[in-house]
Amino acid sequence: MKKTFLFLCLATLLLSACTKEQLPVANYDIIPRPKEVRLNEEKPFELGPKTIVYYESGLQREAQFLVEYVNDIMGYVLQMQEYQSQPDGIVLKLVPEVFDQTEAYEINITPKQVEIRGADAAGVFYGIQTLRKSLPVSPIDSRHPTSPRGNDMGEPNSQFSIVNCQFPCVTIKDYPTFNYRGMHLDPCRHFIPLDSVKVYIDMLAMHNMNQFHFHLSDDQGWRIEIKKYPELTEMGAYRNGTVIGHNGNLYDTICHGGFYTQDELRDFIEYAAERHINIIPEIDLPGHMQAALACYPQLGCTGGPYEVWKRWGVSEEVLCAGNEETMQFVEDVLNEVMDVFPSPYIHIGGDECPKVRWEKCPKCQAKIKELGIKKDDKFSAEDYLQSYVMNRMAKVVEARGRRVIGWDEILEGNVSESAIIMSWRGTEGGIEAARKGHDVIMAPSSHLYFDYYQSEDIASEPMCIGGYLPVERVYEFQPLPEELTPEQQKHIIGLQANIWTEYIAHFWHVQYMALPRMEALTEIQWNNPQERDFEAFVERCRHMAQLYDLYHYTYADHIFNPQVWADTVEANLATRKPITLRQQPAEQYTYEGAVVLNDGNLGRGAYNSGRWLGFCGYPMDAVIDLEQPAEMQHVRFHALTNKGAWINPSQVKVLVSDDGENFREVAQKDIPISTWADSDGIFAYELDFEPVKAKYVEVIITGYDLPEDHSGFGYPAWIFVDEIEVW
Ligand code: TNX
Repeated sequence: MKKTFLFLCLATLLLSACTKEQLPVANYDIIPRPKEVRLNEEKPFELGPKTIVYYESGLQREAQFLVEYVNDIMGYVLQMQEYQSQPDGIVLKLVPEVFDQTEAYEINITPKQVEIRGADAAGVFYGIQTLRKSLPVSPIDSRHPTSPRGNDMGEPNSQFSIVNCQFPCVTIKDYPTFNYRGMHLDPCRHFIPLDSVKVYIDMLAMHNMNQFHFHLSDDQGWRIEIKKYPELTEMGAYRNGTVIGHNGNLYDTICHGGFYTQDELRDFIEYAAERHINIIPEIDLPGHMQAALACYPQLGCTGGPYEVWKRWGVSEEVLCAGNEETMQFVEDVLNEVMDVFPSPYIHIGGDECPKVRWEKCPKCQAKIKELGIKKDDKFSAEDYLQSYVMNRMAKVVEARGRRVIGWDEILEGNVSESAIIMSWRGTEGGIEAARKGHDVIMAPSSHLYFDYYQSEDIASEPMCIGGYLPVERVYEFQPLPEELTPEQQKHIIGLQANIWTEYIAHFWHVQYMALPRMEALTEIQWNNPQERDFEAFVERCRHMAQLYDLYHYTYADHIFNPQVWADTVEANLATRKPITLRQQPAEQYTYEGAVVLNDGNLGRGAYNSGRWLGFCGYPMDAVIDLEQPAEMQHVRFHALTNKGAWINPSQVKVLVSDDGENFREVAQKDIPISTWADSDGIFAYELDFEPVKAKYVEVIITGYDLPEDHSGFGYPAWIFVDEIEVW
């Protein structure tokens, strides 16, 4: 009997030792990487179903989030209680006095306690996010076949195996580098129901972001209820069809739209505020207003009629700046928007406002006269008229104690210094603005436009607007331009990425475009831009991917399966020979310069992948020095056709020379203009000619002027070439 008892005791001990060893362990290598993580050797803290969450008053909601997250990941609901002195368990505390900045936190883990101390509730919240992201996630299919918290009927998930988890003892000290950490979303081009936008807010919270820029009005749909102007949503929220593909001339006939009532928005604002996220509403003016004009045509210069736009791009139909009724309309709208949104920032747009209507509009011209506006060598009178509109609306916003944000176009004129500039056309606008004393949010399309492709293999991607912006490029972004002095750099209050939805009709696609680029974004928002290590970052992304699986977030996984394109051409007479261009490519499409054209690499789909050179308004004119006379009879090159992106080559000529000075033409070919019925793509062009011996070859490719049925009618098309072969 005694022996059996001893044996049993031993067996239990062994068994428990075994299970202890197998307990999953928390890992603090998370995204964004905490600023300081100091592990120590003590026995780990063990989290289990009996662990209690203690919170100081004011942190109850934070405690609830922690309980919810542990339940999502571990499958058990922890009890929570108000704080007692020195309890064992998880403790949430506010200690503003020990931190010198807001949103900061510290985590101290000892064998008996996990203590999260925050400078404020937001700091505690970010500490909780860190704890949450450190938890080990089991593979989704074995433990969470339906949803994290059980099946769709709300029954608990019977396949959850209850396990404890070890937290190695540690001190974590962390705080954000930038105060403004945001993401934008456009529910105008395609309507996105608030339930989905709430999931977007959850994603932002998981990535420690604190600003959500909500783009609520545009040409293709008005999305916020305005009580004084009911037609904005009765009519302006719907369009009777949408262009198919990249602005061709085919349309579907589906009515698309939707809007948010003010009550729904108030609930949504509350939802975001609980997650320490401020919502910045944007009313985009005076351009991007065609949906409003469709409802109230008297607010435009021509009086209409207008329709809620069915195409993408920049509409010439804008608000009439010379009409007091229009100004009153905008003021009323902004006032109602401010009644609903408590945000300290109100975005008033200001981007892409063509001035063609204003130039001809008697009211706008009279206004220019009345205000004594004069054009100068920098800006037109109409540019200054836009400044007048923006400044007038800024006053309406400031009268209620808020600040305006505008897109970088508002620098064109004399915008008041109090406006915050959102730099989207590169970082130049941001640099100029910081020098002039504006606060700046960096959101350059070169690094932070998540509506662009994230892989070069675009044939395998859901169709999107174009471009090429892999996660590596986001991760590389340096938000503090070197051109600025440290004093000026202080004006860069933060950064955000934008998701425009012309080609994004479903929320899963929004998620796919956001993740994992959002992880790179949070790293550069939260952390010191000087400390970058892409490989380590990718490893940390793997753990995040498990969390995304758990929450059923759709994400792109290219970073885990890097594709190496072996797309090279066979070595030919031109390969890697000295090459010069008579005129340089456009600055943004120059990359390594002329050598891109004979380095042996093909360009794949995206025109800004670095493997294409782009020219506009003049021919691509390349001279290749074959280094010795060689016999040739064939020239081949690839060019892009992408009508939506204004890319269309027209004619090619081949010339040869013995001395590099006197050239004679040996071949010429016209390329028929691509129509909307033809497909876009990469096309190979071949020119055969009588065999000829020469030392130099010159290839000249010209472009079309865009035809009448194109939105860029009359402008020169772009030419994009990746590689020239000579045989
Ligand atoms: C430019 S970014 C726009 C948007 C488009 C976007 C597409 C900005 C201020 N204006 O209207 O949706 O490009 O990438």
